[in-house]
Amino acid sequence: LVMMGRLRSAIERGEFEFYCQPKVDIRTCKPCGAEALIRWRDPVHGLVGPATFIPLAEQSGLITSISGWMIETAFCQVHAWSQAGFASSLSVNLSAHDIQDPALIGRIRQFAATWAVPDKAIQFELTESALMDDPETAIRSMARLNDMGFQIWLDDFGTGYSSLSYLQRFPIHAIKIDQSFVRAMIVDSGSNAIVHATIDLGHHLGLHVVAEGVEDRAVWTRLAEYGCDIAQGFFVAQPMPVAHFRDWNADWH
Ligand code: G
Ligand code: G
Ligand code: MN
Ligand code: NA
Repeated sequence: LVMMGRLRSAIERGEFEFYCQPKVDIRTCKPCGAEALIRWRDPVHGLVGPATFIPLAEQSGLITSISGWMIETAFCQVHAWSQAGFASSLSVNLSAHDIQDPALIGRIRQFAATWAVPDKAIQFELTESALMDDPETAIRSMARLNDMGFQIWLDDFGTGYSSLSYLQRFPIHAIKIDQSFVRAMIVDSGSNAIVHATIDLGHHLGLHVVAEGVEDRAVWTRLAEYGCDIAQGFFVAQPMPVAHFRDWNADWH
């Protein structure tokens, strides 16, 4: 309850920070956008990660303002980059609460009208579990986002309870293999099999496949062998303040 009050005032005082983590195309080794990740600069506890406060924000409904801020900041950032001749995409995480919110689409439409962005420059990431609360409503919202030119990427794939048939039914563009499988794939044959099979499954369904939690070269090389499309993880880069992302892109070999 104390936490809830502090979270509420964090929104009013603008204590959230917009971090992002780069993604790289495994075939070309070229940067291909970044995932937006929220941080809370708590005056007492310093930098707090989302795992601590996002669940609380979801329970209390504060997630609507937090996600709204993340989405608008992403549009504003991509718009500014594009004006400056830097083309890059950002993906924003949406929660279960967000995708069930009837007002979501209207708000996104408004941000898009205020901050014009290139086609496909904004993506949304949704976990399987966020979609399974009410799959039918989620599918309708996802389809409307697609119609507006925003792709949906399925996050933390393999950890939820969705049926494989939903992979066909969800209007998604890509799947992100959960980092628990990717991090373990060199030492654990079961994780390796899941990663390999998921890459093939995704490709057979016409989806792009992203591996999260790529921490070393051995994993990168194995993913390349399996034809995985995109890598994200500490081997590529740690999450960074969004203001550093352009320089990171320029410095990336
Ligand atoms: O950045 P970090 O590894 O601490 O993120 C932990 C979790 O919080 C991840 O599952 C990530 O997807 C989620 N997360 C990060 N930023 C956001 C956000 O802006 N909104 C939502 N809903 N989840 C986020
Ligand atoms: O659930 P989600 O995929 O959104 O989680 C993203 C979070 O995972 C980020 O907050 C980031 O801090 C963390 N992360 C990103 N890359 C790596 C990695 O290579 N290894 C580990 N252990 N964590 C990572
Ligand atoms: Mn994510
Ligand atoms: Na993720």
